[in-house]
Amino acid sequence: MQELIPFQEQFFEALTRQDVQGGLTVVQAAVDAGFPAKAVLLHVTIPALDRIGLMQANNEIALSQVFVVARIVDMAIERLNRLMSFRVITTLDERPSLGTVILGSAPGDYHSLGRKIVGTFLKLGGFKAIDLGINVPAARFVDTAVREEAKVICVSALLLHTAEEIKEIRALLRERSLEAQIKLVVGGAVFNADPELYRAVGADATAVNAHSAVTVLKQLVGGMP
Ligand code: B12
Repeated sequence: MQELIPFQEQFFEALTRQDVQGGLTVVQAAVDAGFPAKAVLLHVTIPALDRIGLMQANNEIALSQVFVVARIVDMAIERLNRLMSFRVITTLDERPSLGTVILGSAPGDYHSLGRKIVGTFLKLGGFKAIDLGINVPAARFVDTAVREEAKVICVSALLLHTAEEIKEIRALLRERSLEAQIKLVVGGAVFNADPELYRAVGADATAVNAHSAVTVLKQLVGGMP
């Protein structure tokens, strides 16, 4: 969306200045200008954060600064999620629930922004999404899925060693004979970098972003009882 590029630029500049208020003001200005919260999320906040990610990879920004950047982006996402969730609440009666999904970051993984976005998109897509947060032990994923009668466990991982931990969730599903009822879907930067990694960790599917996560889950649960 070309019209949002100036906002993306200003948001990126606020991130590099570590300017919390400035960042939130830019996001609010884009919403006030009439752009939908979803468009602001996809075309302002995420691309600006991706640029910070590139700077991190090139050692152009310190980890302590990335922490502050993530805090600003988190606050912006919370604000945009609230605006989008309002739509979920107002349209809920018209849309039957497609089932429950348990969502969380892999054991040892403290990255949370992408997971939160996936959760919001799943709710908008008609799923009941229960978000367990960061650093979720394998057994907690499975126990919660059983208790909530969830059809899918969604795990977010941005690091290779935390992605490896997902194998434990697959092992528990197998051990408890739950593989037919509960599907395992994974995502995050590390899976986008290696499209075959999801199979290696024992997942049923992956998706490159929050939008395609909804499509993948709908396909996956479509044939399930
Ligand atoms: C912000 C950030 C942090 C913040 C996180 C704060 C927070 N609240 O989340 C902090 C500062 C804490 C951090 C810490 C670390 N980080 Co960091 N971080 C990032 C950064 C810059 C952005 C991540 C992000 O939020 N992206 C934006 C979101 C929207 O994208 P996303 O998570 O990929 O999610 C999208 C898709 O992947 C998908 N998706 C995500 N989850 C799921 C789940 C499912 C089921 C599905 C279907 C889809 C899906 O949909 C999302 C929305 O479209 C990335 C760089 C990057 N470009 O990824 C590095 C990055 C991920 N971090 C990295 C590293 C190395 C670390 C540290 C190890 C640093 C260190 N030296 O200590 C620690 C590890 C901490 C831990 N144990 O988790 C590396 C990982 C390299 C690798 N693959 O091994 C990266 C890639 C930076 C780099 N280039 O070096 N980090």
